[in-house]
Amino acid sequence: MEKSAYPAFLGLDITPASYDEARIHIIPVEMEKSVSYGSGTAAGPRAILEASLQLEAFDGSAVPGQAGMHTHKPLPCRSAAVEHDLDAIAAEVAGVLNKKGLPVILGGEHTVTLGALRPFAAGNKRVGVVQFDAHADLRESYGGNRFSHACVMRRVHEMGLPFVQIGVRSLCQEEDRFRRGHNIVCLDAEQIYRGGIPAAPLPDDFPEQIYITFDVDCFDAALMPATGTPEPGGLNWYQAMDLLGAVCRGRQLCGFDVVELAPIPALHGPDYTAAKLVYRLIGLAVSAEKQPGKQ
Ligand SMILES: [Mn+2]
Repeated sequence: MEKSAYPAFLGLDITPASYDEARIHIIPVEMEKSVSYGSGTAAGPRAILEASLQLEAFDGSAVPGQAGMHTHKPLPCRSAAVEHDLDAIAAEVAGVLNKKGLPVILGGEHTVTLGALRPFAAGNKRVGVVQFDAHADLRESYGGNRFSHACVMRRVHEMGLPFVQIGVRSLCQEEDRFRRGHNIVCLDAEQIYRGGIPAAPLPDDFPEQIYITFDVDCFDAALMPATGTPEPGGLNWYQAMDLLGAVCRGRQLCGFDVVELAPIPALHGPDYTAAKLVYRLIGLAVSAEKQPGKQ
């Protein structure tokens, strides 16, 4: 049975823009190759888009969607070789960057980030990656697979992109050693819980251009049960919003992904939470060329 077409992000609340006119490019990526515990990330993009129909176009201060939004056809990512799928994601993102658009990647498993980051790594601007995640994702390999979602940030490290980790609360000893050995900057969930949100979570010399990869398991499992490897002790909604605002202050958000949503049938809350997160990130990217500087 053929599935119905994906709705456009926000539906008809905002007249969809053509590919050429749009500033915001929503790219659904149905990748689900590595599953450690619960499954279902291939259904994530559709759930986010369907939930987005319930969002208000007005986000409380502006209507970010008016910058022009175009929802791409989904990338199915069903090839036998993950490399092939990562190339397809990279090509889609590169096309958007050539048009000076904002790529918004809806996962899918966390591995999609590796395809999305390739054009940024190949570009001539210095880009830093900000990872929101319950897990460090720094394993050399997992289950014999170097492209497992548990290894994403190790691969990002190999790409030579600077990155910081926010919200982590689960990692193995190998990852802990790697973090220490490579001076990885991290703001773990417990630090946030006990110490609050720092005004400037990123190092001063972190690039001005940032890419955010947001694994929804960064949220507390109570708010976000619909993910393969939920963890207690995660961020609540306002902690995440405050951190996103602080991370983007004085910097330009030039692309992002929201990954690892594994929808639970008839439980709409997590899908809507992910959609609202996507729209908040769009707002941060387009509300100003650059977010107002550090106070
Ligand atoms: Mn992850």
